[in-house]
Amino acid sequence: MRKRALFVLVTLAMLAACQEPEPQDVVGVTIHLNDIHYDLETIEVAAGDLLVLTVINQGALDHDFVIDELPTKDPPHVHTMEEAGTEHDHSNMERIPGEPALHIGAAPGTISTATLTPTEPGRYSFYCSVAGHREAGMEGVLIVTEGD
Ligand SMILES: [Cu+2]
Repeated sequence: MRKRALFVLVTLAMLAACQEPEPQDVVGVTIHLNDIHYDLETIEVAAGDLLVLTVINQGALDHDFVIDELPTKDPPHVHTMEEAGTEHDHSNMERIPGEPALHIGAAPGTISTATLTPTEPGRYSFYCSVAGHREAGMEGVLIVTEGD
């Protein structure tokens, strides 16, 4: 429970640091990963909103959360907290050509938070890239609706 509280504090501090000068709606979504499925099949956000996506792997297997193509205002910021308390901050990572637009690694027991601002309305498939998992049903759709 204390770890959860710390995680919330870290997330809030991170959001404060990323604050934009103009007002931007923030949409928080949490998706749980199990063996072998996601607990959400659709995620909806309006173009221009800041999506704070928390990925929690409750299973015993490695999973991830991938979107191949997704136009965003800036490269997605991914922050991972592992069971041991170690943290990985993937901010300011350049997108490597051929790599997916969004890749959130999710080893068992990890909690990751991705912050991103989708810019183009559309339907974008998300899936687990571990061999066989997408075929087993680990996939869904991020729906980006028209912004204000
Ligand atoms: Cu998986």
